[in-house]
Amino acid sequence: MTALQPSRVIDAGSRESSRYEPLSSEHLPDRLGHLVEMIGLIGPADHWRVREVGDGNLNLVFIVEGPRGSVVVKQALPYARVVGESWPMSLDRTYFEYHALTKLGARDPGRMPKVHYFDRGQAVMVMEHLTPHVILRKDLIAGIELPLLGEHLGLYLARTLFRGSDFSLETAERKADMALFAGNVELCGITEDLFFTDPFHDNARNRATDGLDVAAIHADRDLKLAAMEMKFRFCSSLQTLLHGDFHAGSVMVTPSDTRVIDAEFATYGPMGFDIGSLLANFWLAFFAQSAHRENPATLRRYQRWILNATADVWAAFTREFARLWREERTGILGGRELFQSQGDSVAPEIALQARLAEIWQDTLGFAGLEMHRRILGLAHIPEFETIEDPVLRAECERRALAMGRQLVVHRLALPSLASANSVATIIQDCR
Ligand code: SR1
Ligand code: MG
Repeated sequence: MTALQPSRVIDAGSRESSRYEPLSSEHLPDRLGHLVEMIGLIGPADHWRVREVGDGNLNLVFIVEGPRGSVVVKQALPYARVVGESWPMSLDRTYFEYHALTKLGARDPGRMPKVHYFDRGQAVMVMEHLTPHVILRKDLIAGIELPLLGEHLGLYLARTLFRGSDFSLETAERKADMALFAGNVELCGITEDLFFTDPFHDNARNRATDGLDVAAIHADRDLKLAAMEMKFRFCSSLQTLLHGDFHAGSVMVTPSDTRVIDAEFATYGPMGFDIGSLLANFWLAFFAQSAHRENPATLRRYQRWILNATADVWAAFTREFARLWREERTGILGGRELFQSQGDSVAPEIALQARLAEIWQDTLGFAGLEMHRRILGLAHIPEFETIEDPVLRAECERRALAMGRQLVVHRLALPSLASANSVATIIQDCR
């Protein structure tokens, strides 16, 4: 694995660190104009142009352009931006994001933005400006086909999930990794609540489009049992280092490149969590399409492209995971002394199929829950939020919820990606 260029790290409490203060576009050149990393990359501060572009739920994000180039400056706020100061939040999420970007970036080189500088006390990272990339959600709303997207994301998932697991890592590194990210309690706690619990009961953070039968969902015992089963798997199956928030807002794209951003929710958990979160966002976009495209042929074509992209993700994931299993299974769970060393090359293949089957079941369960929480919980998605007509929005969301329920409750009855995609097309055509 290629080593990344090391970034300069300023630890909280060190002599170089000063008292935390949020940045503003106006004052950013005064505050960061002394950084050799920024001057070297983009030129002197008196020529910087600064725009705040953060549209996520948590942080400030600035694009800083200078005479020689541009960088992104990301800073955590001491509260959740989406809610405001009434939801205080630790600044240390930047510390976990910095380490996640570094580790995940080394496991699939070239897929994460480079981090040039990190100041823990200020919760600031200076990062590569990905340009002309756009957030994947924007292209999914605009109906843009991205031919390499599924392959890139499938490879990323296989490499990061496999290489962060006991199949790849030795005991000392694995335990140190898990101990580091076990500290990310605040963001992990948000996921535990927002993903698995909030959408399935009355909670002040929730909101939903009028016309959706939320009470029926809150009364759905089978769905709630399945949600708790998946929560159990999320909390107790500490298989690998996850991105932890791997949706279409955490992916930036051009027609030829795919990059992964925003890893502050990183935690150890089950492999299917990242895969399911991602596939769910394709399926959510699939059900939003009928509000974004009027021409029936264009609509059908783009929906087909979305389903093909999910198939590309899963095919690339399984192919690459199998390659890594055969070539890089040298960690705690290598098991070579029990099989290959005794001339048994069949047993590891049986074990591989068992692992992939388990990952698939988890993927479906987590995907179905992501589809619920993006419609019923706090954090909604632009694919639906940009549908102005609430009746049309509710119709699209109702279909997505119907698919989500099938995936969570009936995950054991859906053996393949093709069968999951059939659920999407049947629901789209029937209602
Ligand atoms: C308070 S954070 C809400 C959501 O935004 C992030 O992007 C995560 O998805 C989180 O669940
Ligand atoms: Mg994010």
